[in-house]
Amino acid sequence: MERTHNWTTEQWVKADQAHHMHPFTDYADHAVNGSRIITEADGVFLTDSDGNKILDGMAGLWCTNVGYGRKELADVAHKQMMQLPFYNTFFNTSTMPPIELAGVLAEITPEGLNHAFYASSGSEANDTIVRMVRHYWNIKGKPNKKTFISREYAYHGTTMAAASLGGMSGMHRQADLPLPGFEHVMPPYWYVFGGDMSPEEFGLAAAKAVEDKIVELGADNVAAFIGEPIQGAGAVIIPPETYWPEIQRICEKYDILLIADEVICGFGRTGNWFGSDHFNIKPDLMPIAKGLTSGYLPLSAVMTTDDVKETLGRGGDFEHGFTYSGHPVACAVALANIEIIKRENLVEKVHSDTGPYLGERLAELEDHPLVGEVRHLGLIASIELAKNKETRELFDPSLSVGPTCKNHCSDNGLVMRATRDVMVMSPPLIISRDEIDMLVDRARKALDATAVDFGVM
Ligand code: PXG
Repeated sequence: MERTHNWTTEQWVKADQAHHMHPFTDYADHAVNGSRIITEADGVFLTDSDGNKILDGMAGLWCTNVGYGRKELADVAHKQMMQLPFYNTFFNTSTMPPIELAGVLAEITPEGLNHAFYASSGSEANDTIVRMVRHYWNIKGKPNKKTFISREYAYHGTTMAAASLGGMSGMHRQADLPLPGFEHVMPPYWYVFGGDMSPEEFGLAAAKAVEDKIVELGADNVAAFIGEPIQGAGAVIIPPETYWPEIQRICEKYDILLIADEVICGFGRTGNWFGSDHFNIKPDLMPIAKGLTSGYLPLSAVMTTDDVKETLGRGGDFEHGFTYSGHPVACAVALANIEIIKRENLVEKVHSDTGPYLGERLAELEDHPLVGEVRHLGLIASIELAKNKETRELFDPSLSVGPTCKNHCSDNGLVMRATRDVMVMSPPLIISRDEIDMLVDRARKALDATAVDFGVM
């Protein structure tokens, strides 16, 4: 591709350091160590500016579900840009792609979710939900129902309301969050919080933490509970099977809206269209993003029930929206992306072929001296590194065992994230069995090198 600059890697890195502020980056470190520059990608492989080929075990940032290099998506974007690159959806105007897409989303999302409100990111979708839910309870004549209950280690985005919904203490500290009206309870994270309980017992205990919080606050003050079906950025926390049915029961008992954040779990990641399908969750509101366009363009949506839509309809203008709500090019790409997922049976493939195969291959790592637990569903997985496999004691975070392993992954041509000392992965849904072998073999090499570094091998 033609570029203005024909620079060396060193020159790109310098220019990046000079003017580009990155998200979630330590600027002092970046000024010294710079960034790896990714130049192109195809299938499940990235290429960097030095020509290294890297297996992308993270699907970009949990999003390139149909993989890289899909000409079909570029062609659709080109065609839509030539026909109508932009028009807004405010004030009773519309364009065709968001209309078509809303119909498709109503079909593929869980039963009862029939309406789509568009935004461009998961954070915006969650901010939209906060606005919708507060307005909803005002219209219902219950203006005290305002507080959101979420979980520690939850990730719902980085805008002020989305970060308040999130349960990341580091993010809260930097911006004096959470805002008033956001409460957090224990996540269904058996490995760390389960103690002597079986996972099933602990699932019920973690759900009871939600009920206890509702009782403490008073159900008349609680608006909604939000949870990712599987907590992604929190390090792929897969709840015990007892958890979600109990959460569903509690939300119904106390008349609390249930929000399933499907930004990561949606569009086939778990081997079902949505994580809610796997856990049989019946949400009132559902943010989606990432896999909606496989990351080819920014797009998100909030899916809602008839009840939410009809209630908002009694409140006059819903005074909320973004210039790019229902962007025609992004919506056209989303339609083509969903078409690819259907045509190539990617959800079914993850469910009964590549998902179980990844699980089998990862299970082989469980006897590794560094590995405490492997968590896995479909093509989302994590490897919890532990100091003591028997007692589930974790490493001292200051040792940076996870980040060390992540660097060894990079050296071995694999992108795998480290969250605390948990290695997380979510490869593109098109990954083949051979590529899964390559992923797991490279992960094992990185684990071995890390074990040597820390003297446990
Ligand atoms: N909800 C969930 C469940 C997410 O995972 C968002 C909302 C926010 O989406 P936007 O599009 O505003 O980023 C996310 C985003 C990580 C990582 O380090 C995870 C996300 C984003 C960036 C990094 O795991 N998830």
